[in-house]
Amino acid sequence: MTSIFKKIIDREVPADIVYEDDLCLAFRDIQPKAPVHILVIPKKEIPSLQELSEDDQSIVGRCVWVASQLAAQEGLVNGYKLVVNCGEDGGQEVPHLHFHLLGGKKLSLGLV
Ligand code: DGP
Repeated sequence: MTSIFKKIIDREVPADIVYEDDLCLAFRDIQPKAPVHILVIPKKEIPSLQELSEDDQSIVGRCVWVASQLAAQEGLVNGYKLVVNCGEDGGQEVPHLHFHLLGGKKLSLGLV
């Protein structure tokens, strides 16, 4: 299922892109829940963790690595949260796997 994030990857929809490589794209969330709120996504259209295949492990690893590097770049020395919402019960709205990088304030157990 193609989502808005595929359109961002294809530059059909604008976004504040902060990082890109062959596997991943990262851009600022349009509805930030924290001073820093970046979405790191695989370029491959994986709808959610539920559809992850064994072959996707390196892609997910790269996304987590990129998130850690962006956290450092954004100056989140005091810590941060990396969140994946999965499916309806997980509160996922956009059906393209994404990692929320949140920081810049004290965060609780939930998304923010
Ligand atoms: P989730 O609930 O985990 O599926 O989070 C989806 C996030 O995506 C939500 O925080 C808002 C963000 N978002 C949705 N549409 C757009 C968009 O068009 N551009 C950007 N930058 N972010 C978007």
